[in-house]
Amino acid sequence: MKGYKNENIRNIALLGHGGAGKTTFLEAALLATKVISRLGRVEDGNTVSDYDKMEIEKGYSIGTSVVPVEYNKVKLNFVDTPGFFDFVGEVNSALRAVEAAAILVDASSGVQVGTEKAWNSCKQFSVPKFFLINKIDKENVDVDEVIAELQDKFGTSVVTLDDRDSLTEAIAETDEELMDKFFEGEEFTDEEFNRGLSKGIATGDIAPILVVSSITGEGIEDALQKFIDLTPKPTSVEAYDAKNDDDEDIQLTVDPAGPTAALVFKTIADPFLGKISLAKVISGTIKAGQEVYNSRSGKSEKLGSMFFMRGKTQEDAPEAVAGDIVALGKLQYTITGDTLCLKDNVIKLPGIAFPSPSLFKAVEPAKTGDDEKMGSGLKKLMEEDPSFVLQNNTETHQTLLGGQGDIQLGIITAKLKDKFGVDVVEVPQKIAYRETIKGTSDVQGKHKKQSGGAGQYGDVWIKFSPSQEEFEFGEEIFGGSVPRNYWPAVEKGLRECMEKGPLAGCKVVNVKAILYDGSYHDVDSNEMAFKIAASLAFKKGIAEAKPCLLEPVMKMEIYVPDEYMGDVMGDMNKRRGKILGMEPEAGGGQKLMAEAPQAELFDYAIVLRSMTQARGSFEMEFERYEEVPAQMAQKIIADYAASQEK
Ligand SMILES: Nc1nc2c(ncn2[C@@H]2O[C@H](COP(=O)(O)OP(=O)(O)OP(=O)(O)O)[C@@H](O)[C@H]2O)c(=O)[nH]1
Ligand SMILES: [Mg+2]
Repeated sequence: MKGYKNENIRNIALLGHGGAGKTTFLEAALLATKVISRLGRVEDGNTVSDYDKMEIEKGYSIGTSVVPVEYNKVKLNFVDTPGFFDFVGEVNSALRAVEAAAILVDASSGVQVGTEKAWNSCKQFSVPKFFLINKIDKENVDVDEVIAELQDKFGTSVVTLDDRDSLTEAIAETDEELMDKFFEGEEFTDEEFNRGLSKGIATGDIAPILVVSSITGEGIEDALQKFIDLTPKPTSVEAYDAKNDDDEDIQLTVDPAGPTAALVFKTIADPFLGKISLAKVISGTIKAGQEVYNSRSGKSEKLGSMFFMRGKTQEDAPEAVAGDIVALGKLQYTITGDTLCLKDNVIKLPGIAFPSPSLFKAVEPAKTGDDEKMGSGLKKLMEEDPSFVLQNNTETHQTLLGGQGDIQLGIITAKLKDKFGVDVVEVPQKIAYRETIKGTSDVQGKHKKQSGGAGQYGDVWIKFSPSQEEFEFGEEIFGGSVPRNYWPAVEKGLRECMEKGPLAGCKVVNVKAILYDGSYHDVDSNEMAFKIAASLAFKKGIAEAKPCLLEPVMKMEIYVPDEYMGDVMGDMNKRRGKILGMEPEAGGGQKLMAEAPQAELFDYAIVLRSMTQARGSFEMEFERYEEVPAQMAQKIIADYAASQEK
């Protein structure tokens, strides 16, 4: 795996629907190149790529792994990604390390949702693409039908390499001169044909189809050769955008002699080796033992252990040139998305875009006292999978796991148990309700304790009314009824009460309080007495000013293919949601703008996925607070009262 010049390196991500055969294709390629002597099977847990304990247990890929295949003096760094949609973060990071992607299609199923998502990801990140129709050994497979389906779905740019006419037409569209020649009915020379084909692939205008069986090995060697011939070389990328230390835009070319810049695109928490960072060398050459600089953390790192990985096997790497993918062991200050460069020539490549979480679960440690272990374990797992987020909600005091779906969060909690020995239980998510008032009140709060010893005396009259501000405090004291030096204590007393409202113990907002009268005692009055008097006035005042509960309302943008629009809108109405509008999306389908209470959305990611066969997606953010419907409010208040009695 070492010693390859970058013109003899190809970096290809394997994408596609779960179960299409990405991992098994690599088995077939390794068998064809005699790296292994027997084809491993995911069911038997003995494949090269799915070596992680959890992957073996589950029988599918969970994390990205690099599997170099050496064929005809070229090293093809295949980056195997998981097909399950929850692991889309892995796809995003893999696509930053490659010059092309091969989208695997199960010939017995044809185009699946995962095929469409893989195509869209390639478009999103402008990565050239191939289709690899796999499983042609299966019964009742009609390859031509699958090809037609692909062309129907993704357009005429999808062509088989033996279809000279369609290829010629597609090539003509890549270049004006060739277009003219085409319309004049002239044949392309082989040189023009190959140049046009490579150009069309590199620009994403042409997506060749290759056909294989990973079980019988049919077409595997031919596919490897085609990948060698047609995948853009690392040097084919004209330039990479980056920034220097002064945040000025710079461009990097894929030159082993250029300035050092490597992008860490994946972090693995290996049970034996510890932390492994997979890096794509974008510019320059990195050497084992060298000191590099992390331009995000501002820390230096020693490349103490550097190796090429093939699944779990490693081969020492004395150096890695621009265009190659290498593994770095035990980096201390580096996470996925970081750039490694030299201290005297700081470079920052753009980070990796991970989708924001759409599903949250609240968890607690099954064993009391495991909180810290849980927190540190989850933090480590976040490093390995940045599309998973850990949130500690300071208001509801809940630990929230955020991710793309059920499967991902299930894997996270399973790994937490397996790797860090912490068991967690899922608990119902709490809503951070608010309390406010719709009316006004005018009340007295009097605190008087004068039965021997140091007395306490504080007496205030306060008017409460709604406010646009979170909290407004004012005074209209006249005649010194409450001395000025006690006003801050009154305000402080009120502010403390605002943290925990009388209805359901939630934060109180949008209240104006005017201290306008009261009385004091020369000896027994003090700040504490007035603070208590204020809190007494608060409890009475809020209760008499038509208090109500507010709930968070989320603004949503839901991306839905047309055929599911009816269901999605119907479902939104059932969630006390409001449809605000819709507009067509460039890539087809519609963007639906809606609002709905957070309380109705905890399972939205899961329901939307099943309503739209995982073709729908959404983004949401907090919009504002709105009054909770009376009946629901009563229940929340009753539950709170009951919990206080316990
Ligand atoms: N008949 C047949 N079965 C295949 C072929 N390739 C893969 N399979 C089977 O398809 C199933 C899924 O294969 P994987 O290689 O795990 O698929 P994958 O695309 O890596 O799946 P994910 O990791 O979940 O994304 C396994 O049972 C394989 O044995 C093939 O060419 N022919
Ligand atoms: Mg797999």
